[in-house]
Amino acid sequence: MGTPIHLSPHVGASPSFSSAVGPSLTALAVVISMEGRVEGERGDHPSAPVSEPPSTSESPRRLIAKVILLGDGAVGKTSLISRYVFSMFDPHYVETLGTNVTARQERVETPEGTLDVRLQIWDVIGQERFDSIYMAYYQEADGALLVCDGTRRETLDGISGWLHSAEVILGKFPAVFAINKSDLPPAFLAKDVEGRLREISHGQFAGSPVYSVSARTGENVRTVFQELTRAVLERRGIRLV
Ligand code: G3D
Ligand code: MG
Repeated sequence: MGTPIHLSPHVGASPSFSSAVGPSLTALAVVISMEGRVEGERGDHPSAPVSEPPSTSESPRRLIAKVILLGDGAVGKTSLISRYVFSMFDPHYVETLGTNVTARQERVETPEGTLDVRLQIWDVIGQERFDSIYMAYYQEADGALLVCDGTRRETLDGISGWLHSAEVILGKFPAVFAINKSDLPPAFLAKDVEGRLREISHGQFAGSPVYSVSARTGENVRTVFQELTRAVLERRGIRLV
């Protein structure tokens, strides 16, 4: 199990529908991405308004990280995004937004000062079966949240396939594992996932954090995205204090 990181509690998407949609989907006019490149004027989605001013020397530094959710159909990927970004349990709400990219910001403290990390969260919206979409989906991802359904053991078996296909495009990448639906009786436990991870990809993912989560209750949902943020930053050589 990983250790939760401590991030500023006041930062992130607002819990209500109206205020969450505004800031969480608002594009940054100029932001420095994880690669250090300057992003264009448009943000997470073509329809997102451009309203935030660029960083000044006084304001926190900003990074964008693209994260993807991987896992079999109906494990709860869209529900986890809905809970994390919009603080609601409703995958159909996210689907009806008509976007597969949403965003939420996490503020972290580094030895060099405060950093606002904008997590661009990519979802496949019910297209898990179509291999052709995955090339674009995986490309330039900074990290992945692997999701299985704790009530269905076959979704644990699916993990190795998801990891292998992502590895083909991304090589080594930071990953966090979420066993979703912890509000229901489990068919397997975190130690089963940890055992499986030791067998996959020469153990490359063996030390990755594994959490039981629930999109329904919200248990550990923000934690897994914060862990992913930390892992992505560490991969880029950015330490958190
Ligand atoms: P997917 O995006 O991985 O395909 P979804 O999965 O987010 O669409 O969720 C699939 C179904 O699982 C949905 O049920 C959703 O409500 C349910 N679900 C997601 N997360 C949880 C959870 O944490 N607990 C419980 N009990 N159910 C969850 P429907 O009936 O809408 O298809
Ligand atoms: Mg979905």
